[in-house]
Amino acid sequence: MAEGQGRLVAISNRVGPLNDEGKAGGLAVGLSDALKRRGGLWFGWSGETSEKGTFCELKTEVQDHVSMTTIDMSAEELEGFYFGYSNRSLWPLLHYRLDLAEFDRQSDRIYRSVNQRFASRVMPLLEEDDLVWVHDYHFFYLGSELRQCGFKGRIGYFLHIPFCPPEIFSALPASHDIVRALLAYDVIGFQTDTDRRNFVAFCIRELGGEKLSGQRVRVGDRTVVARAFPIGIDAQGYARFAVSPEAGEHEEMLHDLTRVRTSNPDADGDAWRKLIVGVDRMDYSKGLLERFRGFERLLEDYPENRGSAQFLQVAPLSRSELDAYVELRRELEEMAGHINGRFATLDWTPLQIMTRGFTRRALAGIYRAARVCLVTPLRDGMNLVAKEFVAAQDAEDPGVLVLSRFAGARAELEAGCIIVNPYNTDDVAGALQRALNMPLEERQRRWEIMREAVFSGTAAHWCDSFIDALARGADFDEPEASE
Ligand code: GDG
Repeated sequence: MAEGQGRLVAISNRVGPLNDEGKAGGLAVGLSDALKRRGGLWFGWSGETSEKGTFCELKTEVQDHVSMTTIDMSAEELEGFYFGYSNRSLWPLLHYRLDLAEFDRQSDRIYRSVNQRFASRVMPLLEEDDLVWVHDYHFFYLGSELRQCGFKGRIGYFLHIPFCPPEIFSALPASHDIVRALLAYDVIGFQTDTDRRNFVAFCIRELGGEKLSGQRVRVGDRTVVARAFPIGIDAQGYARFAVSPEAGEHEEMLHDLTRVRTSNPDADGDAWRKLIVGVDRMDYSKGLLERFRGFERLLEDYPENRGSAQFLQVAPLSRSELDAYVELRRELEEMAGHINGRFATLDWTPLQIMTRGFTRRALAGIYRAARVCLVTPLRDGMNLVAKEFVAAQDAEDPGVLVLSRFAGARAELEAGCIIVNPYNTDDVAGALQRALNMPLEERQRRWEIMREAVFSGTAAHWCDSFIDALARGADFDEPEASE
């Protein structure tokens, strides 16, 4: 722990895992690296439902200097808080998908009560000089509830997903309540400056607030710091994963899979197909359908890739309890079938989609085997896959990153990757064609630029800069990023 700073208490919906083989989910990846280094308390949902729900006994497990304390939810709380308000209302809305957002007052009520319960259950565990750091869209009200419980220390908040423009956010019936509740935090962190500006614009236009110097905003008698803190990965750790035996096995397997055997004795020997990979939770924000269309257009417009390019999409299932996700899976499988049916030959299947998850080491091997990584979200807070792909490459023969202009990671990686508009099928196909044919020297030059960004903006850096800002609170004064 840094000198003079209190204990770190992180609060998020899911707690852990702290180990390397964690399940998919960007928040766990970023936060566990940070907590392991500092030690502290991590409080959240156990992942289990029980009759008593948030009134259950606390469960505590200590691992790697981190005490992980969890509570259950009742089935009703889980439905209203997690599936209902968090993922049927807030997730689509904040990802600019007003068309998919559903609002109902029952889930709004349960969401608020779960926030209140989490605050009252964590309150007895807090010490006066703790730095409390609340995470993500599940807990907009938690800070203000902690204040109601009497907590006087510093509380920070970080939103891992985008903050949409006020024209969209104001459609949420509770939009004013939520932003007013956010003002109870001392520091509010966003992934990008675009998100921060959207939040500040809401404060000004809807709540009559004003922008102050030093990235602060004032609404009534509350002044908070609102700033971008782009999340990163443990780049060195990830680069080590990529050379682990498990990664090596996966890289080798893919190498074999992409080998084109020649039976002609006069030919120069075997050749290899170029591998394109995508790795995403199966979520409509990730632009998977648009990506598949882009790949299909590549095969249509640049037929030389038929038989010589191969696309592997890893898409572990996520939130399968929600209709929008079930529908997405159906559409994706249908489209994959359509593309394969249209272009496959006896010895080549153009597109493979896998809904099983891999270990992080195995994933690193998959990234390393890829010539191109296709990351095309329609909207994404940051996107850690883009950064992991960069960290996993080797300098001798690095792959190319094709990245959506709507991913938060664009701000740091755009000088080295190829930026695309995921809604523009021709643009995606053209970028793929360019990436697949990029000369080694250009690949190396671009990768160096991205490598520098990924190795300097790490998870540790993200955590330290947030905590530093939180420790300084309203004294925090920093010049505005250029607009
Ligand atoms: C949210 C925001 C923001 C994927 N498949 C497997 C697997 N993954 C891992 C990836 C990566 C993580 O999941 C996904 O992180 P992302 O950042 O790409 O996306 P979200 O899950 O939507 O995360 C996002 C993030 O929070 C952090 O703030 O960047 O914008 O939406 O680490 O590698 N991991 C394993 N097996 C898989 O099959 N082990």
